[in-house]
Amino acid sequence: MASLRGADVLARALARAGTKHLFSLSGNHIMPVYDAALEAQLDIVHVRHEAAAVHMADAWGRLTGEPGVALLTGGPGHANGVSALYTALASESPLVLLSGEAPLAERHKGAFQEMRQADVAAPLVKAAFTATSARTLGADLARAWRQAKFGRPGPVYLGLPFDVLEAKCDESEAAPMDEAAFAVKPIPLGEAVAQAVLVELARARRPLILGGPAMATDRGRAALVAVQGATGVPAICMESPRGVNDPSLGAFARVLKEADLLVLLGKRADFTLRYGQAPAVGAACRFIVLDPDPEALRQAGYAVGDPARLALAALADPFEAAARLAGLAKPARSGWAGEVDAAVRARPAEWATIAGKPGAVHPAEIGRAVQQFVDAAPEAVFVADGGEFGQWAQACISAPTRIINGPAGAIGSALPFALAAKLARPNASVVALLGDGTAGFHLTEYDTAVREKLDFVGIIGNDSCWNAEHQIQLRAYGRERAHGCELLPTRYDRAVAGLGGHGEHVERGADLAVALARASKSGLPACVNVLIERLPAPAAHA
Ligand SMILES: Cc1ncc(C[n+]2csc(CCOP(=O)(O)OP(=O)(O)O)c2C)c(N)n1
Ligand SMILES: [Mg+2]
Repeated sequence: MASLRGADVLARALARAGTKHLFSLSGNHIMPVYDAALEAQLDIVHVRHEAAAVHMADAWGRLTGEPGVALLTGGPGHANGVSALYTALASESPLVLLSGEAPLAERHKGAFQEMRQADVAAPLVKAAFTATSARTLGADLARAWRQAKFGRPGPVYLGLPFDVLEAKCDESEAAPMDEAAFAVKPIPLGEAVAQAVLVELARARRPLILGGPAMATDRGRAALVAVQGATGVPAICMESPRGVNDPSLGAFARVLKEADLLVLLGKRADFTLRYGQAPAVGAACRFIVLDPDPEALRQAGYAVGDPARLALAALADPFEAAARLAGLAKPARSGWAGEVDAAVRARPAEWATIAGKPGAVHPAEIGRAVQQFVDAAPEAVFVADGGEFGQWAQACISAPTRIINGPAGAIGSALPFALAAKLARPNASVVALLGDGTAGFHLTEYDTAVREKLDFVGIIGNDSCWNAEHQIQLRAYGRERAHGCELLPTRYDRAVAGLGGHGEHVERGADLAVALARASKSGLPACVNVLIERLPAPAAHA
C-alpha cells in the first residue's frame, strides 16, 4: 500500500471535491501542498497579495456555487488574507480558506510565524478549525466544504500545520472520499409553512419577496424570477450596503414604504432594511421570515421588535422555498407587480444623454458605453466596486451576471473578482468598473492576469479622489474643511501596460466606445483609465 503525505491526502480530496484552481500566495508552510498539487492536477493561481486570493475564491464561489479555495501561508500570509473574508461572509459566498500553520510539535515554543490562526479567522467565517492528523485531512476538508455550503453559505477556515502536511500515512488509513462527502441537503420548506405563506400572500395587497445576498447569483436571480412569475408577487434581491437606497434598485425605497407584507428569503432584517422600521418600511407592514439560519430568525424578531408584525418565521433554504412557492402558487395580481418593476427600473431621463466636459467625463456616459458593450457580448460578467463611481456603475449598468462587493461595503475586490470571473467563465466578456482609490488595492493583479492569460476590461473612474469620503466631508463639514482625500490623476493605464496588459486613457465621453472596443480586442487584461467628473453617488429616487 502506498504511503501518502498529509498534503497528498488533502490534494486528492480537493480534486475529488471538484477543485480546479488554488488561489494562492506561496510560503514555507504550504510548499508540500504545491508539491502534492502536481499529482492531483490542481492549478495554482499565484497572486500578488493574499487578500486577492481570498477575493478570487469568493468570486469563484458566487459564480459556480461550489466553494472557491484559497491557499495561504502561515502567520503574516494568513493575516493578510483574512480581511477579504469579511466581504465573503457578508456576501454569503462559499469558500474554503486553507492556511499553513506552524508545526503542531513546535506549538507554544515560539515557532516561526506561530499565530492563533483559527482565532484570527473566527469572527469572519462560519467555522474555523485546525487539522490534527494526515489521515483525517480529507475528512477535514469535506467538513469545511459542507459547512461552507450548508444553509447560509459563507467562508470556512481550515488550518494546515506543516508537520501534518508532511506526516505520512498509509493510503488505506486515509478515508476514501466520494462525491457525497462534499454534498449538502437543503432545508426544505414544510408543506404547512408553504401553505401558510401562500395564504398570507393572497391576503396581502402589496406584498414583496426579498432575497438576500446568496440569491444575487445566477441561480438565485433565476429563482426570484420564477417565484415572481408564478405568484405575481414582485421578488427583488438586496445585496448592497446602501440597502433600500441601492442605486441599482432605482425608486425601490418608494414602493417598499407602501408594502404591507415582506417575505424575507434568506434576507436579513438588518441595517440594509432599516431593521424593518418606519419610515423605510410601513409601521403596519408584516413579515414572513424564511431563513436557513436559526440565528437570523431570532435576529429578525429582535430587529422588527413588535411580535404582532412577525406573521411567520421558519427555517428553510431560500432557493428551496422559492421553488416550492413557485410550484404551489396560483398566479394572481397585476398592478402592484408592474408598479414595483417600473420603480426598480426607474432612472432619470437625462441619464440617456447627459455628458461631461473634456477631462471630466460623466459616469452616466461610461454607463451607456459599457451597457452597449455588455449587450453586444454573448455572455458577460459585470463587476462593480468603489465609492461613488461604483454606485454610478451599478445604477447605470445591468447584466445577467453581476458581482459587487456586497453588504460588507469593503472596497478593493474588483480586480481579483474579475480574474476569478474569467477563470470561471472563460467565454464571458468580463468588465469591471472601479474607482481610482479602489484600483490601488490590487492593481498588481494585472500581473497575475497577464501570467494566467485572463483577459478582461477594467474601467477606472478616475476623479483623483477618495470621493465617497470627500463627499461626506462636503456634506458634514463644509468645502473649506474637505481635506486629506485627494489623489493624483494617475495614469493607471500606463501602470497596467507596464505590467504587460493593455492600457487606454480616455478624457472625452465620445472616445469611450472606441477605447472599450480596442481594450476588448487586445486579448490582454486591459485598463481603461477614464478621467471623470467628481460627483456624489446618484441619489435614491424617492
Ligand atoms: C476596505 C475599505 N476601506 C475603506 C473604505 C471607505 N471607503 C468607501 S468608498 C471610499 C472611497 C473610494 O474611492 P474611489 O475608489 O476612488 O471611488 P470614488 O468614491 O472616488 O468614486 C472609501 C475610502 C471601505 N468602504 N472599505
Ligand atoms: Mg475616486
